[in-house]
Amino acid sequence: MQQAKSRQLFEQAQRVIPGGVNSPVRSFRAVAGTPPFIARGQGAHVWDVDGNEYIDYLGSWGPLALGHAHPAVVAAVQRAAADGTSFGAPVAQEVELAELICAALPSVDLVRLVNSGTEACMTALRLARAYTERSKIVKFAGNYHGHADGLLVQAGSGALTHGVPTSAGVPESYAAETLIAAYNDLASVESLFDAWPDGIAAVIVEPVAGNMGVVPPADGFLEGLRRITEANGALLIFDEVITGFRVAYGGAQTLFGITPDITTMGKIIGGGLPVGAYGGRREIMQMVAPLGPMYQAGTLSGNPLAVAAGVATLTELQRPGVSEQLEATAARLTDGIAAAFARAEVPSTINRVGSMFTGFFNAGPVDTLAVVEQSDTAAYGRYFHALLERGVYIAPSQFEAGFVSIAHTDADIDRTITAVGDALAAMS
Ligand code: HOZ
Repeated sequence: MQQAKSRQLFEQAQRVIPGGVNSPVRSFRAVAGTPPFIARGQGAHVWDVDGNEYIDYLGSWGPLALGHAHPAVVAAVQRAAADGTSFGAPVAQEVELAELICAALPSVDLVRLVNSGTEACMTALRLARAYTERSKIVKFAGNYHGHADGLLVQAGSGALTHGVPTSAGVPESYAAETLIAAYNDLASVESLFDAWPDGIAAVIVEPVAGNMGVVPPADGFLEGLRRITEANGALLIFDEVITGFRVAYGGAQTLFGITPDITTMGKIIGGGLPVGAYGGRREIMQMVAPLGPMYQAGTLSGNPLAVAAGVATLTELQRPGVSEQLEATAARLTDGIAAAFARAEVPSTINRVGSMFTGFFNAGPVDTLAVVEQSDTAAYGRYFHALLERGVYIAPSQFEAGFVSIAHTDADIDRTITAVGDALAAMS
């Protein structure tokens, strides 16, 4: 595999950007080696600056349910750009995106658009605190909700991968407001409510964990969170930044039939451009300025290019048969990967919900962070590189999700499964 140009760029990058990357997991530190610099993408494929082609399951970490450079998205962005890139004043398309979101998510009466999932989650906490007039938040170890101070406590994703689950620079006084429970363990949540009666504003959860690798909610877990929060006057926040419009068009809340109080979104609703959103019940969202006393603002919020990409993406995803196609493609992929691991007799667990998946080097079942952390990350690193050399790009960390798009063809899936078998054989 040619890497000369990527190596050169990575060296250059490290002189001016911390670690050479603008987001830590891209650095490949968890798997070693040089990250390919991507030159372009089309459908389910990306090409790097050295001309190597990959079948892409990184999918920009989730937004690209339609694949790269989908014609409807490209046309929408081009049209919007030709009319001006930002106004700091209302535009028609942001109303359209908000209407699509409210129509899709039964729990969302009003929605505010922001620029990233981080911003959405950070603001959702402020909103929950404003509404309940309480200060503590419960989050789950290994869940990741972006990099706001109070949420970088025992966080997943890159924080877990790089061994800084609780970041330096988060004041102890902030961290003390964040209480940590164990994912899929309702008793751990109940004991926090016992310890801080009337003190907890909200429980925030990834309804399907994606940032410690994919871990589905155990039967009754989400129902239990709904019951406990309601009984204690706390809000339930679903972080659907990854799951929204992916595990089902109506998100995990539709798939599992749970109504959260606040939902945070990002990724797919921006179609690959920077968008986040938070929304919920009218009486809660009426706390948001200018209607109410909770302040939040943004120069680029509701940006015309980003919302145009989002509207185009959601419109395509609503076409008949698209959700079924995503589900079927992802199932074909993970069934094939599971069979390849079984043939190679490598202990593994392939978790999948809808079109998000993770292959764990772990006999499993992988249903808690404690089990996730027992995975063989060194084997994952070897597997990652063996796949990359065979033209398949998965997440450069055991503790992340892979994503299937509607652009992945049966031929892509079959090539991937062959590559997985070959990679496992080469590793043994
Ligand atoms: N925090 C993202 C993964 N869960 C990574 C974002 C990126 O590097 O693009």
